[in-house]
Amino acid sequence: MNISIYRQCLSPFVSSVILLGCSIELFAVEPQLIGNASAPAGPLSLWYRQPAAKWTEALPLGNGRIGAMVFGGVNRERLQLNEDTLWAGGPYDPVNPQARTALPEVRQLVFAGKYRQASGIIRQRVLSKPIGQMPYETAGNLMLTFPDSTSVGNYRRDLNLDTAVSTVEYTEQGTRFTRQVFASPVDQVIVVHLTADKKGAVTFTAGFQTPQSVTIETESGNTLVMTGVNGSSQGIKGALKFQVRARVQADGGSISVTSNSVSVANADSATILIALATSYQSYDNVSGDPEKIVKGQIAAAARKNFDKLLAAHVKEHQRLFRRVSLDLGHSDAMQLPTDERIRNFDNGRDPQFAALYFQFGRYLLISSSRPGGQPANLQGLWNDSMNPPWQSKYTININTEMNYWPAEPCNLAECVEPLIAMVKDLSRTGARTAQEMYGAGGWVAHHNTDLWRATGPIDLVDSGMWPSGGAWLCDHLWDHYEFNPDKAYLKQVYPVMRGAARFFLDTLVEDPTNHWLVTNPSISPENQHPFGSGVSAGPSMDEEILRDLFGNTIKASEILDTDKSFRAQLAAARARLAPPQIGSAGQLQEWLADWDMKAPDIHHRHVSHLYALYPSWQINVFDTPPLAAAARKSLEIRGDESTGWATAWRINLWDRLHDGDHAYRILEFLLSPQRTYPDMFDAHPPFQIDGNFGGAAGIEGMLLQSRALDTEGAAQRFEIEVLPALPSAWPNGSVTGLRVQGGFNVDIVWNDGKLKSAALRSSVSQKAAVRYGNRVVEIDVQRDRPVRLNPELQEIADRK
Ligand code: FUC
Repeated sequence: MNISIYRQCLSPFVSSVILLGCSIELFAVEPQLIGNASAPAGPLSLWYRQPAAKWTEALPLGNGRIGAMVFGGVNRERLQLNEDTLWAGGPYDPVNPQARTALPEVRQLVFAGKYRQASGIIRQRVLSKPIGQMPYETAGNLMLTFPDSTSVGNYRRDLNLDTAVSTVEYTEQGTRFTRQVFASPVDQVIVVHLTADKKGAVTFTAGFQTPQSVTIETESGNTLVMTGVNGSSQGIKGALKFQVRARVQADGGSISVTSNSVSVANADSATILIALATSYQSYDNVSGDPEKIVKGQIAAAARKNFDKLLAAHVKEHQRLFRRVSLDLGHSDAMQLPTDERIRNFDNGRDPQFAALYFQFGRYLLISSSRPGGQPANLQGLWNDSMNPPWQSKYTININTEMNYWPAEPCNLAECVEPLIAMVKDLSRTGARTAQEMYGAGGWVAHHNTDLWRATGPIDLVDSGMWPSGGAWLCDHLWDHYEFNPDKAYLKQVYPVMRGAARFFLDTLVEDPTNHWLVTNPSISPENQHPFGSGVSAGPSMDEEILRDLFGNTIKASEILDTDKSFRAQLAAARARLAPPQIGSAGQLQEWLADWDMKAPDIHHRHVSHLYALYPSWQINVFDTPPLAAAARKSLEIRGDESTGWATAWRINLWDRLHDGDHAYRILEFLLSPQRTYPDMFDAHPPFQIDGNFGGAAGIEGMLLQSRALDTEGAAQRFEIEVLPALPSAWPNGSVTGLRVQGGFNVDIVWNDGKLKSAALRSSVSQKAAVRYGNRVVEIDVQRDRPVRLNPELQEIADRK
C-alpha cells in the first residue's frame, strides 16, 4: 500500500478501517431504530427496516455506465461508486507466441489418448502471458456524515424498481428526514437529494474515500474532486486516468469546504450531483479526457433543478421498464420487508415475490447495460473491490451469455447493444489470436475476456483451453436479428458471424475413429473427464455450438443473398460435425466417448452438453424425443441444486422439458437465502449477477417459449408456445409485453392453471404457428393489429 492510499483510508469520515489491504468495511455507530415502518406503496419495491450492514445488503442503482450501492446509514451514509470502464491495466496482447508450434503436438497427444501430457504442454506453451486478465475496479465511496443521533423512529429504506429511485426515510426528534438517490441515464450523473419536513434541518459533511491511488481536493467552494490512475495488474501497467466529481448544492443554510470535504449546515434541502469518467475510448485507445467529461456533465445537470432531473430519469427508465408487466397473484406476504420474504419464499404463500425477482432481473439489465456502455460483467456494474471474485470479468463459457438470456424475450433488446459492440471488438482482437496461435483465418475468443478484449486462453488448462467462447456469443447476434428482424442490422453483424465460422473451418480436424469434424484441443467447460484432465477432442458442447453457428451463418447469408460458396463450405462441414450421442446410463454424452458416469464429479455445476436443449433448440420434446429424454436423464444425474448461475440454468432446462413444477422447485432454492442475498443479488456464492438474469429468464420460460422451425433458403417460420411449463404454484395470472422470435409481442392471461386468452402483435404482417398444449394453429397477423386467441386458439372476433 503506498502512502497516498494510506492517507485516503484515514479520511476523517472513517471511524474504523482495516488497514491491511485497505478494506473499507465500516463500523459506524448507528442509532437505535424504533418503530415498525410499513411497506412502501406499489408492489415493485425492495425494502428494509434497517440500514445495510454488508455490501450485499446495499441497494444497486445504475444508468448502464455509472452506478452506486446505497447503504442507507443514518449517522453515516455510504454510496459505493462504479464506472464501467474503470478496470486495471491498459491495452495489451496476451497471445503466447509458442502456441503455434505447440498446438499440432497437443492435437496428436489428444488423439492418442495422452491427455495429461497434452495438458502439460498447454500449460507450458499455449496459455496466455500474462496467464490472467485484468480486474474491474471500484471507484471508491462518497461518504456522508450526519450529526450523531442516538435513536430514530420509523426507519425505512427501499428501491423502487418502477422509478429506479432508492429512498431512505426516518424520524429524529420529530423531524422526518428523506434521502433520494438515482443514477440518471439522461443526465449521466448520480443524484442525491436530502430533505427534511422542518426548515434548516439538513446538516452533513461529504467526503471521498477509496482504495485507488488518488488525489482529493475541493473546488469552487462546493465541489469534491477525486483524480487518479487505475491499478496495474500482472505486469500490465495502469494506463487509464479517471476523475470523480461531487458538487453539493443547498437551499438555505450554508456550505463550507476543507481541503478534502464539503459541509452543509442548517439547509432546508441539499442536492449532490456525482459524475464519474475515465480516459477509456476503446480497447486500444485511452486518450480521453475524464476531467472535461465530468465537468461538462456536472455543469449541464446543475442547470436543471431536482424535480426536472428526477422527471427525466423516471421517464427514460419507465420507457424500458414498463414494457412488461407480470402478475402471479397477491398475498399478505407482500407487506413484509424483502429480507423476510427471501427467508419465507419456500412456504409457497408469496407468488408475487417471484414476479418481483423477475422484474428485479429486468431492472438490473436496464441499470447495467445500456447502449454506448460496457456489457454487464460478472457483477453487472457493481463492485466494491480492487480485485473482485474472478476479477468481475466477462466469462464467456456461460456467465456472460446468461446475463443476456432475458434481454430479448423480456423486451429489452436495446440492452443487448453493449454485448454486440463487445463481440465486434472481439472479432478484431480475436483475429490476431486466431492468426498468431492457430495460423487460422477468422477470429477466436476462449473462455474469458475483459475491458481490453483479450481473447487468448487463460487461467487453468481445464477452463482456458476452450476455443468456442466467441462462437457462443454469436448466438446473441443472431437472436437479436430473429427477435427484431432488420436486414440492415444483420448486414452489419454478418461479417462477425462469418469470421467466427471461418476460424472453425480452418481449425476443425477429423476424429480418427468416427471421421467426424471436431475441435482439438478443447474441453467441456471446466469439467474433468476420467483421465486426469479436461482436455479432449470434440466435446459435445463445441459440436452443438458449431451446429448453431454454421446454421445461423448459412441462414444469414441466405437472407442477405450473399456468399454462396462459403455457405456451401459451411453446409458440408456442418454435416460432418459429431452428432449428439446417448450413453450407457441413458444420458446425453458430454464427450465423444461415453465417459460421463466415470467422471470425477457427476454433479458438476456446468451442464455444457445440455446447451443443445437450452439455450439452443437442437434437442427438444417435439422433434427429438429420445434425445430430450437423454438430456432429462443427464439433468437428473447432475441434480437440482448448484451454484447460483448453475441453478438458474437448470430452471431453464426443465422449462424446455415442459416440467414447470420441477423448474419451480429449483426456483424455490434459487430464491432462498442460500442463493439470494438480502438485497436480492444472486449468491454463487459469492455475489455473481448471472443467477439473477438466468432466474428471470427461467420464470419467463415457464410462460412463453418460441423457436425457429426448419425452413428452406431465406424463408423463416416460428412457433410460439404459450404456457409451456406453467407451475401449479401459479394457477392464476397474466403477463403483457413479452417478445418472441419473428418480432411479435405477446400477452397471456390464465385461470385455474389454464390459458384464458393470448394476444399477438407484430409491426409487420406475417404468419406464426401458435401452440398451446397439443394444439398448434397457424395465425395470420396483420401489421399493428393485435390478434386475440381463446383457449382453443381460435381468434376472438374483435380485431381492433
Ligand atoms: C465459471 C464458473 C464458475 C464461476 C466463474 C466466474 O468459470 O465455472 O463457477 O462462475 O465462471
